[in-house]
Amino acid sequence: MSNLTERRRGTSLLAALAGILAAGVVLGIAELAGAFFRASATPIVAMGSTFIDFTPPWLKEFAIDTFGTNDKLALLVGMGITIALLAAVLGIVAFRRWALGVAGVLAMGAIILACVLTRAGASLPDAVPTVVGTGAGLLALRWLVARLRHATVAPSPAPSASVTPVTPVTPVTPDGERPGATTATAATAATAVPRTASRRGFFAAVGVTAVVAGAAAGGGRLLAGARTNIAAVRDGLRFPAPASPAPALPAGVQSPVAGVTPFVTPNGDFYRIDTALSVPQLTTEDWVLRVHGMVEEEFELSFQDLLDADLIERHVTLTCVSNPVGGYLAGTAKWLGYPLREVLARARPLDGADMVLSTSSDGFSASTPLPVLQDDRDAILAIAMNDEPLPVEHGFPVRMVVPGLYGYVSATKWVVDLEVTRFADRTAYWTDRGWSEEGPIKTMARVEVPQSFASVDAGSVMIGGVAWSQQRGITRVEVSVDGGGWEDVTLAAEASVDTWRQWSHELTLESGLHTVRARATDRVDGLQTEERAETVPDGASGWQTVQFTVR
Ligand SMILES: Nc1nc2c(c(=O)[nH]1)N[C@H]1C(S)=C(S)[C@@H](COP(=O)(O)O)O[C@H]1N2
Ligand SMILES: [Mo]
Repeated sequence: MSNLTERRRGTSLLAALAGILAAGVVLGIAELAGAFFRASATPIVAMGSTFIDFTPPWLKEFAIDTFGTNDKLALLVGMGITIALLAAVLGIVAFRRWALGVAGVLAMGAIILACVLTRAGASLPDAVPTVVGTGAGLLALRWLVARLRHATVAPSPAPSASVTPVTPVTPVTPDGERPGATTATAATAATAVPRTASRRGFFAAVGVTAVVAGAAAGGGRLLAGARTNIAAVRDGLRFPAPASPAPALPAGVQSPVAGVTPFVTPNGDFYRIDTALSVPQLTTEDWVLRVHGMVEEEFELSFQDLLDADLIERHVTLTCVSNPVGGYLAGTAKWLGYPLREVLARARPLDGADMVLSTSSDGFSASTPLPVLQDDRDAILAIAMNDEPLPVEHGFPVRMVVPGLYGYVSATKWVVDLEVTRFADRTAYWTDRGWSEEGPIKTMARVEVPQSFASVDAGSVMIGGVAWSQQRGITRVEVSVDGGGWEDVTLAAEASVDTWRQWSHELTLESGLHTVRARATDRVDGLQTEERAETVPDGASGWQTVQFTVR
């Protein structure tokens, strides 16, 4: 390889580095400016959220299967890599043809702006962080490119037109003018490229840019956190005693088998599924619920209205439609809230209405059959989870909890709008993306102990798990060992038809490989279906099999 190509390759790498740093400045400065705007006015959140909204169902399922609840981290890492690659290319382009580079940066800025301005509830001022960030990024790129040209300008004729800078090269400062200085050997001094001191100038600029970008991003985060201190609002909340407290959990709801999940899922362990890349930061003061649509009376509810109302408290098991057979996207909590039945009684739906479209402050929406919210099940606007204000990730300050329906058609977090309407007129977030309108939770038995591929001691082997059939209730769980006949297991006490029911069973097993299949029976529809179904469009079904080794 000739010296020249080697040099050009090295220079391209440095130009790529300049591009990446300039992108860092765009994002960092936008983050800083963004502290004074809503989260979705920052490029990362706006682009990530837009990407999530356009994610096809198969990719979403792949992400959840592969990364579980780390799917958002995976998205951010993927976005980071994509942005870095694009920025690297833009850096090289800008170095060779500045005008083209500028055009590229402006195009990127325009794309980000489109993302920002199409987020739910966006307004024109939300453009400020992106505009300011893009401007700063252009300045940074200009500076870095100028430093780099300075460092690589050859005294001999330019090797090719394509590397001839379009804008004039910044004049060489007297200080920088020390071709082949001290460290350069005679050979490199002869070609005079790159000149060490000028190169040092470029790297100094790189350092300064990196520090500026990092400090701006960090400062922006701190500032944004300080401006909306939801933690303080949450900590300050006190709830009235419920008019209807949760029935005490009967003794023996917990499976005696070690390793089975706790009957009540601690808030910190509760599965989290949502499209919110940045969790909405709503204070109780900001929160208003608008109730409107096909109703005789439209009205708004404040958080204080909820505190003043007769609240009920219930244990309910939530389940995600994306939960595969045997999966862990389910959890049980004690929820405190105001019955949606009461909200609708006040609104008085008009004839013909058959659905309530609930919308979150971040634009997510769910369509719930109207009768489900009016019947005697305990569908609520929840404000507390296991005796604590809702954790921010679980919908603070108010979310919906509807026993019997998968979360995507019912459990809207950060809910701010209820529109009484018709399925024929409106659609919701996931139904727009190929998921079913109807989302009743399917009956499911889950084996938790032993885990698949575990190895356990020979002799007496305790197995256990949970089963759920919200609204119908679990009456039986059976297991089949190594393809043999079905045996009944011991059911733990039932808290209510809306919670999962735990189970346990003792087997005597010899050394070797064993399989256990499990199936549940519910009080209304009978035996859980054996038919295998994928999660799309209305939830997975089939009997779970685990395979494990006995030593
Ligand atoms: N605002 C909002 N609410 C939402 C969602 C969402 O993406 N955004 N996801 C729903 C889905 S699919 C499920 S399964 C439940 C999960 O609730 P959790 O995160 O508290 O477990 O929230 C529901 N509510
Ligand atoms: Mo879900």
